[in-house]
Amino acid sequence: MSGTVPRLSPATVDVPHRPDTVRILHLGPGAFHRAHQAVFTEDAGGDWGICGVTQRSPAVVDQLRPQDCLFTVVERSRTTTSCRVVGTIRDVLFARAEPERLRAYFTDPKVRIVSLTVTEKGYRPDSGVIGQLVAGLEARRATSEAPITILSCDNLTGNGAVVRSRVLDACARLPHGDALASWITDHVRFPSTMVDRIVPATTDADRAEVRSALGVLDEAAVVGEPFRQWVIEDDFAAGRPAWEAVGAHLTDDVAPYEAVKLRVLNATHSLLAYRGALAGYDTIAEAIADPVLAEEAAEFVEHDVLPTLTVPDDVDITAYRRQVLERFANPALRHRTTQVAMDGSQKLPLRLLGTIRDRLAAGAVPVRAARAVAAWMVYVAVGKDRDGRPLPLDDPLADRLRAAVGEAGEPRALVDGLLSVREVFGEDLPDHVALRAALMEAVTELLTAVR
Ligand code: CS2
Repeated sequence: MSGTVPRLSPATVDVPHRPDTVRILHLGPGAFHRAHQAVFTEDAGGDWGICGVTQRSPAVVDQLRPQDCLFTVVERSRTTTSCRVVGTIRDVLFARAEPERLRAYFTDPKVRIVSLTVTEKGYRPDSGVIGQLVAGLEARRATSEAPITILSCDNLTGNGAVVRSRVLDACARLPHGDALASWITDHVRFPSTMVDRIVPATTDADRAEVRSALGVLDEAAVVGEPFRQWVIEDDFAAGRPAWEAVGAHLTDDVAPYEAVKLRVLNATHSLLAYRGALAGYDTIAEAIADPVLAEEAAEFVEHDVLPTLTVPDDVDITAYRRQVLERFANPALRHRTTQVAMDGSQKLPLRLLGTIRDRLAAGAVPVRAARAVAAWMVYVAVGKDRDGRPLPLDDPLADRLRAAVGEAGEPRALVDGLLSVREVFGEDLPDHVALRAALMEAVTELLTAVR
């Protein structure tokens, strides 16, 4: 059937106004970027074209290039679906295969922002991303020397400060890194941001829907919920699109917004992902439709998370919590529990362990947060749901986690084995007696349910 349907291109759809000039280089032009920053940037107008740089797989290039980088954003509420073609991406390249083109963009003074959606693991010091930024900044310093902004759009606490320190650490390992580091300090800004929109991986059914709605084949279509939010630290070295005119919140302190989002939304997402996957639910919406899990999620936020938050004045936390649970319950999204369960070793410290540390420091034992961590432990150790269907362990530390679990069939060995992974639990948590007891109790119960 696809043979008879034309590919999405400027010739087959009404094209939105398109910027002429690439001014934003974006590392990681996956589904989230396309449904979030690309949409805000298009709405903001102006001549801010994006070039997407894919790190790991050339698939994104194959999806976008034949379509002149156009793609559809399918927006799904519970009751309505709408499609919109977005035109802000003007170029795309595969870093490994096209290093010269990548370098040319980094050195081009017209490029003012390098933004990133590379997921939590993309910030590991050994990731290609940090090396790519350092090489790009070095090339810029050697040529135009024009100031530039590095804009992290991943779910990390203090994402701007994190990427800055990783970049400067990498400079320190270079032979003449001092000079580069001091140039970076003077010419490069690293604002923090909080990004939010639920964007599940696109499926064949989604592409088929676009085909019947628009009459074209779109290999780069993405699907998102109606909600989107962007809080940005207003600290740019060389200008930015007028994002504040189209709903982004520009501020001088992102931290409290980021904490609310990570500890309420992302943490609850992870809780539902592990608990839901073990219970045999395919999607987050199915998981939260289970009254037991819905109650666990609500109580976790109420008792463990809220006492740790400093809520910004303009956030109504009661409405926010309710809205997060409603967003999760949107059955039209089909966000898979196993997708959210990915990379737990990287996500848990940011989403759950900060809450746990804060509560322990206040003298309380956060049993509900511990139960969420226990669900991750059982997910890692058992690798199947209660109906025996396999659950993938997709994690950069997968081998280490499997080794830590070993043959452990007993809750004690399992909890001790995983707690000993210092990269996840640090030096402090493994020795905490009350936390360990809470984990033991929850793991014991969850293991019984799944075996
Ligand atoms: C999710 C996030 O996959 C995950 O871990 O929790 O991608 C979540 O959907 C977004 O942060 C929502 O903004």
